[in-house]
Amino acid sequence: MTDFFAGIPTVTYDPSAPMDALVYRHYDADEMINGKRMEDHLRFAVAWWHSFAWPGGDPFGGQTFERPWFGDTMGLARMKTDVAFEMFAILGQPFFCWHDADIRPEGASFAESKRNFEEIIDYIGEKMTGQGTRLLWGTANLFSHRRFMSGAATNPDPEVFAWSAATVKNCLDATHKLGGENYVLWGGREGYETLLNTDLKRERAQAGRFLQMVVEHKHKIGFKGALLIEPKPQEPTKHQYDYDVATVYGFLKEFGLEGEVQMNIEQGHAILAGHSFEHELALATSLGIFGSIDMNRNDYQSGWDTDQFPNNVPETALAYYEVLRAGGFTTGGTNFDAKLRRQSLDPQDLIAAHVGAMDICARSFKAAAAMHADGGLEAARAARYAGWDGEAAKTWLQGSTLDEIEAQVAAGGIDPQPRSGRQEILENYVSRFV
Ligand code: XLS
Ligand code: NI
Ligand code: NI
Repeated sequence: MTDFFAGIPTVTYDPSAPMDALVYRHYDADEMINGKRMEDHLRFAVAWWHSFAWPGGDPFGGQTFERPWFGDTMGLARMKTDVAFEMFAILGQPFFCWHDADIRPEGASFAESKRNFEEIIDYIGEKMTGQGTRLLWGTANLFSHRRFMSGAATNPDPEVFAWSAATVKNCLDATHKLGGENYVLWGGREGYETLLNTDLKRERAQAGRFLQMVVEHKHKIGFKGALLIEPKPQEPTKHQYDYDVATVYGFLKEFGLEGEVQMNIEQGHAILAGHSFEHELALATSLGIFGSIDMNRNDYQSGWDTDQFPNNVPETALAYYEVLRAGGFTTGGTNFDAKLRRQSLDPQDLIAAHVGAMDICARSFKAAAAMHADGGLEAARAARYAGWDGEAAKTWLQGSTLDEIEAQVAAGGIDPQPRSGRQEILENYVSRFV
């Protein structure tokens, strides 16, 4: 037991609490929605990196947080683990996620890092058993250390490729050992800064073989969770190979992996790619590769991945609406890939950030579920495409040739009349729920 969160009680559901009380006003884990507990719908997770490893830097200044567990020893890594599980308990968080580098100190050699990692994984395993908190996903940090500056799987140096493959093997093994429900691959520096020094074709082929090996290893060890790729268009590299859902789908098809790998879609990454979050979710669902979400928000002015906690109900509700249309989460969940602002120094800020985010998500989810149950958007959509139920229209999609269609149109009787898309009416409808 540490004293980091001393004086902060367990957060309870109490909508009538005074204004600055740290309580849930919308998130009631046990509330039933469509026959399922809210906790089981939303499947919240804390991101270890932002909450416990990030020092509070920005491009103009370094560390602002002074956490008692900062430092590179195993004792401190254990303290960090203790604090993490204390926070999960205070919040009633069902899940968490990590990168290897968030939880263990880097060793002087691969072997030492591996020993540190395995020791902490066992320590985390004991904590999980004691508390019932589960692992949503594990992942490897193949982007922070300088050895990865020119990429991991896509590095021009084959030794970095090998180091990365070995690291992913250990992280996937550890995820499996802890009963993790997914394993995530975000291509941190899998991209390039300039074509002047880059063999793009070769780098993409390296990434393809790398991913095939990860899939092979998953089956070899019997990991039943999902493998998820997290698309992102830029930052850190100028051109990332896994730009967005559509790009990653093309990549999966090229390497024969579209039935093996799904998507972890992040709000801020969707915005950076010039999409909306719900566009990325709907596209992944339509391609049969929707998996999980990283919930956060970007500052719309900065054009950068600011990883703020969500606070916009109408936007978040439209995202959860797409999750519901996908049938809800199976192995996936809502990972808060979000960090405090660097002036938010206090332990209480960490709790308040998650409480607020969980409430925003709960409120949004309830709005989305009500809208889904009401069915207004689905009815409007069905009406808009109703023409496709006609016999002639069906044959136009199945077997007709241009010649045949031309003959039918030329014969007369086909005279398309524009119809309203009714966007404002549908926006007014959504406003009733959010
Ligand atoms: C960075 C990514 C990262 C992944 C995990 O922008 O969001 O945090 O979620 O490597
Ligand atoms: Ni991100
Ligand atoms: Ni993320």
